[in-house]
Amino acid sequence: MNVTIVLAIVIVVLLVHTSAFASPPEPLLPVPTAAQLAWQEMEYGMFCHFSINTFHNQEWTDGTKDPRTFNPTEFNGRQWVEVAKEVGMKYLVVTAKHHDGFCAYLTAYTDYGVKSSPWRGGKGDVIREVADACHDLGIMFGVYLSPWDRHEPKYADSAAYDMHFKNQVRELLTGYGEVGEVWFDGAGSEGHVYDWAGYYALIRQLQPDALIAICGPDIRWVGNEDGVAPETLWNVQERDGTKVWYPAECDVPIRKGHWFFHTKDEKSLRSTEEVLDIYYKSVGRGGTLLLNVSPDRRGLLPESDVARLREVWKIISETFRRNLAEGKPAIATNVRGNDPSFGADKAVDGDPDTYWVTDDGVTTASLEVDLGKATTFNRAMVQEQIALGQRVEEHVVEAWDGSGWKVVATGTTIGHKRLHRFPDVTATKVRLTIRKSLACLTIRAFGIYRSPA
Ligand code: FUL
Repeated sequence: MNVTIVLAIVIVVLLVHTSAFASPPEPLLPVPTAAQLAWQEMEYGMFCHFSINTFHNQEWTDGTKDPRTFNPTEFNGRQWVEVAKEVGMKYLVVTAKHHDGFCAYLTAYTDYGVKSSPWRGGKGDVIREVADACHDLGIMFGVYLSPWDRHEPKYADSAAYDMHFKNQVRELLTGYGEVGEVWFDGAGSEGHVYDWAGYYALIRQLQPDALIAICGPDIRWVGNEDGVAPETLWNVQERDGTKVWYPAECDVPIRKGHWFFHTKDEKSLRSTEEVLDIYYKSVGRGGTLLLNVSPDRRGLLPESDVARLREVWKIISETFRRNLAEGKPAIATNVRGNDPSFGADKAVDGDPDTYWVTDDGVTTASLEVDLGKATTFNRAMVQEQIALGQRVEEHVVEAWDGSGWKVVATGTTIGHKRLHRFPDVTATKVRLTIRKSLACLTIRAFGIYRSPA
């Protein structure tokens, strides 16, 4: 053998050794279903409460309000969906029936609803128009359905009511195209026996990809109506002795205390700062935000609320438009099998499909990004590749100020997304350290940003 061949062999052997092809990490079970994962990616949706209550300045009515009082003057369900889309929301959940039993859609199982109203001569269907607009504009469509029914006489007989309720579920899941989320409200149902298993089985049969929320197995209620997730938010929860993936939805009305529209109520509209704060405490803690905006008596979203949503989205999109760490050189204290396809740079490449991974058993590691020049920022973002399970228990973000590392943010869980807010900091390098994790790390993204506000 001549020297060239020997050298070539040595180089090949070295290459194989240093850039090994590591196997991907085992998922940490349980993991989300495809539908849950897609829903968590949405992050932000619109809730719309619109029914007979809208015409009575009441949050709850008792099922005796005259259906002829439901009469929007300029109803336009498409406007709701257009606004949702424009302001960054990816899904919309609308009330098909609230606790009072009034049906906002054309049902064959009760007269108490839009069909007995003067609106469009009893031919109008709120759900039809909203569902069609959602499908047309690419917004996931969801229905809110209250099991508690204060109008329906069958409610007094559990078995008879189960049949009635399933009939309504069937109407909604067969007549309005794809339904992404079925929102079962638990309020008012204390003591009533429902055939939950039967409801779920019917939904799975009719629309297997529909997520059943709140009183359901796919999406959990965050536990308050303030839109705030706890600092530590795990997707994995224990249900009936089994660990399940059960992501949290944070529902909150944009007008304090009011899910339905009330006249002379503009003072309860939350400020831009308040809504942004809610966003950081829901989406920014790994939850999904379902922000309620109440259509008014015209059947339109009020101008003031729309203006607020626009202001909020302008700030959010300006803030997160440019990741100042993207594409910058990154190194890590550990990379899975030294395989570049799991390298540190995968967390800052802007590609949601790639991620930085550590070796099995390595649950503490740092990722350092060289910003190349003094860079000012006041927000940080971290994401885990939750398709492989949620892992991180503690993390910290630090900035290099020229002489040492300065902590700018600390946190516990990450999950789908974690956002941190802090005063302006100027640094040439930034570092993410995971201090504690249930298994090896799978960091999908790391970003720093400068918010204008
Ligand atoms: C609660 C209901 O009682 C409110 O009216 C509203 O629908 C809210 C989203 O859920 O449980």
